[in-house]
Amino acid sequence: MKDVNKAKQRIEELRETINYHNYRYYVLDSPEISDAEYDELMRELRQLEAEHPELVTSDSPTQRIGAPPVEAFGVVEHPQPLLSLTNAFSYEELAAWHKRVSNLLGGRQFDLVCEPKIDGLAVALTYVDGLLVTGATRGDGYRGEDITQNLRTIRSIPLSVPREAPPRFEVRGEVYFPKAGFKKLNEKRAKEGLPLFANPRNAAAGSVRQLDSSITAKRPLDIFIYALGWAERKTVPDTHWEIMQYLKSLSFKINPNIALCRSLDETEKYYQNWVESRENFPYEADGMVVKVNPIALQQELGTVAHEPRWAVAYKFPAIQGTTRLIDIGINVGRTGSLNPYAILEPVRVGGVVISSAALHNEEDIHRKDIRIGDWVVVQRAGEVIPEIVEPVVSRRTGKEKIFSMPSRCPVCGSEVIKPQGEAMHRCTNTACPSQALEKIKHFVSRGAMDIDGVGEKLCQALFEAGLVKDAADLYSLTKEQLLSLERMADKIVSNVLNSIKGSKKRPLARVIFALGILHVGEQYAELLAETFNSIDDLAKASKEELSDLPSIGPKIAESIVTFFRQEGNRQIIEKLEKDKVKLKRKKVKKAKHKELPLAGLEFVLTGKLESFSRSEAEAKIKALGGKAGSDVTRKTSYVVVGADPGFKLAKAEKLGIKTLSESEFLDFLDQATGKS
Ligand code: 9MJ
Repeated sequence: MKDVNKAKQRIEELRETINYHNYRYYVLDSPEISDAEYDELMRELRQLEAEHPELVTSDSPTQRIGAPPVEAFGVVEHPQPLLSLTNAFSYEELAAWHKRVSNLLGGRQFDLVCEPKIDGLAVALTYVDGLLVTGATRGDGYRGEDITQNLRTIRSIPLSVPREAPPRFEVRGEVYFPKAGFKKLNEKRAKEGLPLFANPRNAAAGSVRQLDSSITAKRPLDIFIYALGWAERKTVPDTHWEIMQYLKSLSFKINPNIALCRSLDETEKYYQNWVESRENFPYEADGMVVKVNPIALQQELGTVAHEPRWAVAYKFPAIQGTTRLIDIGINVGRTGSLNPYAILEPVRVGGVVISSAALHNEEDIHRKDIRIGDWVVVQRAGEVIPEIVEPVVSRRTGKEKIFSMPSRCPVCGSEVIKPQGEAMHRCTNTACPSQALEKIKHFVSRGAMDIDGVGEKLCQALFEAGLVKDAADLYSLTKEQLLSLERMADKIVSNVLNSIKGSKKRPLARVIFALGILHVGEQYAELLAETFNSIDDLAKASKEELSDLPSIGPKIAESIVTFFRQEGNRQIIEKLEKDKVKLKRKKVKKAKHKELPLAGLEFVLTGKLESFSRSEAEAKIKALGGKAGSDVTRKTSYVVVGADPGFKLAKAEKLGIKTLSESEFLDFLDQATGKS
């Protein structure tokens, strides 16, 4: 009795936890735990329910496939349910599955098909009379969301199929975000200050479930078709393998890495091959799907609890490991931020030795309750810097130490502060040597002055030799000085000097960005360059003048004013000027301005835009001769309405000002620039 009560309590706990993580994963596209941890929770729940079948309820997470559809999209009923897959986490579990299947089939022989399990979003595509008519998500397996318009933007999905296709049929596949595109998207989002996607799966789900399909169209989504759902009035091949070849002949994209295996042994070999090389593939795969090949046998085996008996997802081992957190080190960044990082006992994770990991800030360390001396779970995801998932609390000895940020800068000993509302601690000394070096590295970096041949190592050597104390000193370097450094030959030196000289003509926006003003990223630098035309004018701008600019808040305005007030920064600018670095922008001639396509129009933006940041949109409007206003007045020509618009929309409606959705605005810009 006691045991049953204990099991009941644990089952309830697990259901609540899993339901919460389901919601984070499927509805918010923002998971908090790794797939491996989620799988482990599900596995424990399944195990307990198998031991106590009387405790299984229809609302248990084991009894459904995914989350219900979001209401914003229409609902599509699936004529035949979209199934999910049962998992195998080891060869023993795979062999047990194979034995069960063989027994059910009375010992009859069968081939297996082995294919990568793509970690994306399952969809069903329906074709009628040769045309794509519906595209839907899996939803809860029975009812999904109608995302036809969005799926139509994926180029590898055929909008029509050859005549010989069945008159009505459905194919199923996995939409995914290629790894390279994912990295680029996150880099772009980071620059724009938007939240990052946790992994390619979430990026795919987030892109496909956009209410505005023009945003989906800009994402490099792709698909692999993995099954024929159903087909009317046409005989189709009788094995899974041949069906895949048949679908290929109908112009569907099939994974080239699918294999026909004659035995379980062959399957295991194919799987092992993948375990070792999966990182080289351009998409994220979290295992291999193993399927019984003959369709007649699949039908005989049928399904149990939404899962086919004839297929199994043989999962790859998680790229996670456990090691000791020896200490927490601190780097001081160019803006004086104190960046903590984990010093780890080296550990091999997925073939790579990890000895350090990112720790974002003090709050993050405390939120995860990571202590110095802890055993910790570390994780590698794609090419991202390794991170600490969680401490292994059960291995604590009591000797672990709670981390706190030092009150003095570890490099220069100056006071450390934590500005209100910011997550980072900062060194207050603008002349801190660590900041100075980081500033020089930033100045030469890509996106800033982009000085080829002057990388981080050379910056460090020049700084340590006392030849370059700030970025402007680069322009007075001599051949002799460079030759005095170790490993510098004539040829390299002349290349370096040429690169430095070549950078003198970079556009003003790059120079502003390169100065490394706190909170001024590339986009703000563009906006400032367009508004002020020269560093001199920018330096003279008051806080009020800056705050008046659309999208520049008081925090950024304050930071700009403080920057130009500091003597050290003024000297750098004087030196740059003396060395003839271009600090001005060509002025847009007034007459020409009038001829620009948006001249005389004023736009006000409200809500969040998906395809660009607010400052980008404003810069675009200005570049085309329009004005970007901050308040809706009778003079406003258009209000551009993004997601979650503010009171400005209500005001526009009240004043009868025309509104544009984001896609209408994009069309408007295209028309203005003659693109459509
Ligand atoms: C994925 N995700 O790549 C199936 N899948 O088959 C493949 N998923 C599947 N097959 C039946 N390759 C249900 C799901």
